[in-house]
Amino acid sequence: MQLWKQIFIALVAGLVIGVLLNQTGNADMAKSVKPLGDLFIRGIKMLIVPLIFVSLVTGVASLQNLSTMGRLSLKTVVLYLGTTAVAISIGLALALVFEPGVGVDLGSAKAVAAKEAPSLVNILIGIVPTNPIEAFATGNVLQIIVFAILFGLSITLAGDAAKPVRVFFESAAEVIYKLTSVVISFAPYGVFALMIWVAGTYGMDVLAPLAKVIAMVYLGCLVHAVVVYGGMIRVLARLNPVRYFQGCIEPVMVAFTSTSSSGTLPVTMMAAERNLGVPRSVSSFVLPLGATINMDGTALYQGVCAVFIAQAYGVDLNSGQYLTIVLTATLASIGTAGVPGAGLIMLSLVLASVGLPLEGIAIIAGIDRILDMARTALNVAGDTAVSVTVARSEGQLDQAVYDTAHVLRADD
Ligand code: DAS
Repeated sequence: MQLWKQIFIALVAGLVIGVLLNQTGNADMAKSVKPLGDLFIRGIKMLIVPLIFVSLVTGVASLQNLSTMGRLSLKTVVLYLGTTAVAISIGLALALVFEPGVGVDLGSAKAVAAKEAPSLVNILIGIVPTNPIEAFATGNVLQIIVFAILFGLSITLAGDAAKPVRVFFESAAEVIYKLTSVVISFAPYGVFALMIWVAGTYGMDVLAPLAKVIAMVYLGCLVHAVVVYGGMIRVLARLNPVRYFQGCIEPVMVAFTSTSSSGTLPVTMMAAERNLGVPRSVSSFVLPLGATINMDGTALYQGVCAVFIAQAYGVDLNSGQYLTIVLTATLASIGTAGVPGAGLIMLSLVLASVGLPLEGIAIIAGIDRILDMARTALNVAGDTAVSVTVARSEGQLDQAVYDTAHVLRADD
């Protein structure tokens, strides 16, 4: 049975059993299974540092010969990071306006939000590590991200001398992705235990608002796709956005059902070239890089979930922490692997960056597949929009193909 079905069944079973235990006054029995869930959360936390580092180093190092790729990569990276920052802001705004976590009292864990957050200058200075090993040891995610980006760029600048290092990190990334999928394969057990604990401890009044979280993520993804990508195609590429949406429907649907940007990449590249007229010289660079470092849907989801968890635990975040969430989620989305459930792992680092309790992940984990479908679809839509815009700006877009919005057929 597919993993997402196992997780969904674990969610429902854990929910029912937990509610029954809660209703029959056996909340203590529900709490007794929490260690199994904690084990799953520790497995997620174990991956944060190595997953960020190797996926970022390989993603950035894939920028070949910077002198010839300079203009292309600058446009691509600016568009990727810019749309991701907008996505996280949309996620935060929706959660602040519709308050999905208000009234959901998980009050047991109080985060350290009360203390004064560092100033913007200190945040920016502080993300440059004085000792990368210390950053790894202490799990300082922003410092790890900065070091990984600089390290990856230096691999490219070092050229052939760094070939062994490049090969090492490419295979290390495969190993970590495999380990990630191994950890995620235990999700059904972890979610089952955590949902029994959550539902048994808190009862139905905690879980009803989950529908609100799902609605927030889906609404955010739709708004971002129509406004940001539609606007990018219309204003920056000066093209008909309807053709863009028609041309990327296949990769979006494959991403929605597979929840894997990397797994969808062949379809994304084929659609970009045959439906939208993006030449291979652009698609072969922009799309693989996008599948590695561009995750607008993931960043938006992290904005919604971070505020949901803060509200559910009664934590008042201050402006410095919102900025930290934007910075962390934007940079962490670069480090999110294009595999199912990777965003959930990165959510723990966003929560950790502002001192929010990781236990909140237990609630999100149970519905994560539903959220992953929407965010992965948006991730892929974003990659495609940027490839069209960059190709157009380089004067390399095949307008005739774009205008026909040739939609892939089975015989393509
Ligand atoms: N499923 C990931 C992807 O493939 C996104 C995520 O988990 O956030 O893009």
